Amino acid sequence: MAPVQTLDNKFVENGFQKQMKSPAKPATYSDVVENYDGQYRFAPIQEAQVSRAMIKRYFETMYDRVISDVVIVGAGSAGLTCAYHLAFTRPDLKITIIEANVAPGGGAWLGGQLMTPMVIRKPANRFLEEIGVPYEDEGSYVVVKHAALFTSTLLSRVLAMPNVVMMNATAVEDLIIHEDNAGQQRVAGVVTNWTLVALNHDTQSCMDPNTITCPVVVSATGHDGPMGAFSAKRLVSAGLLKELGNMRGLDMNRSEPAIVNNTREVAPGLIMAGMELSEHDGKNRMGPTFGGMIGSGIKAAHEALRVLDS
Ligand code: 48N
Repeated sequence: MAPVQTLDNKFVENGFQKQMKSPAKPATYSDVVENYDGQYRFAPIQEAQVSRAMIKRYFETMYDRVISDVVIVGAGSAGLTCAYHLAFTRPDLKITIIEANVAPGGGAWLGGQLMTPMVIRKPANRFLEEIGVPYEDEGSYVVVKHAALFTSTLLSRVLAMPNVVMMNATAVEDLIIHEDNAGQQRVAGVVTNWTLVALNHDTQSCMDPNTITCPVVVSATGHDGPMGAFSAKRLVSAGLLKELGNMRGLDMNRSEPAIVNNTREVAPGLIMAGMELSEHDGKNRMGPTFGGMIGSGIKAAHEALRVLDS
C-alpha cells in the first residue's frame, strides 16, 4: 500500500504506523488542509478491531465494577459534584456512576425555562473557580454564560479521574438491601439494567437485571424525569421510609441551605443528595439556581467518606 501522509507529515508504511511522537504543536485544520493531497486518508482498520476495542474495555470495566467502593446514582449537578469531590479526595476509591440517560448532566444543561445562562449563588462560585469555569460576578451571585459550560467542564473533570467509571444509558431499577444479624436493613448496592430495558419491562417477559455491590450508595436522581426521586420512592415501597415528603413550593432562600445542610445518610448505606432529597424530606424547591446542588454534592462526598471510614 503506498505510504500516505498523515496529519503531521509522518508516513504510514504498509498500513503499520511508525510510533508517532506527539507533534510539537496540535494539528490544526489548516495543517490537515495544507497536507491534503486531494486524497485525505486514514490508517486502515478492520471493523472487528473497532468492535473489540469497545467490547473489551466496556465489559472488563463492568466486570471490575460489580464490586465498587461507592456507587453514585444520577449524573446531574449534585451527583457529578459528589463524584468530583470524592474522586479528588480519595483517588484510591472505585467510584461508579450510574446514569439512566444516554446524555449525562441531568437538568444542568440549561439555566431555567430553556434559557441558557446559569445562576449560582455565592459562595458556591468557589467550586467554579476550582474546576475552571469562568463567570460574571454579580455581587451575591455569579452567572455562567451557558449552563453547558459548567456541566461539560464538570463532566470532563470527573471522567478524566482514573478511579471514576460512568455507565450512562444504564438505570438503577432497585436497591440491594441486606439485613444484618440484629435485623437492621442496610443498602448494600444497586440493581441495574440498560435503561431501554428498564423502561420496557411491560413489553417483554422478565428481563432480569444486573447488580453492583458497594458499602455506600449516593442517590442523586433529581425530582423529575422518567425516574426522578428513584431511591426515595423505593425506600417507601421497601418499608424503609414511612412516606415521601414531596417537594414543596419554590423559595430560594429557604431551599438551598436546607438541601445542603440536610444532605445525609437517609438509610443505612444510602446517602441522598440534590433535588431527590427535597422529595424525600418535603423541602422547598429553589428553581433556576444551582449552588445548592454543588453544596449538596460536596456534602454527600463528605458523608460517603464518613460512612466508609465508620
Ligand atoms: O439534574 P438532576 O435531575 O438532579 P440533581 O439533584 O443533580 O439537580 C437538580 C437540578 O438540576 C434542579 O432540578 C434545579 C436546581 N431545579 C430545581 C427546581 O426547583 O426545579 O439529575 C438527576 C439524574 C438525571 O440525569 C437522571 O437521568 C438520573 O439522575 N436518574 C437516574 N439514573 C440512574 N438510575 C435511575 N433510577 C435514575 N433516576 C434518575
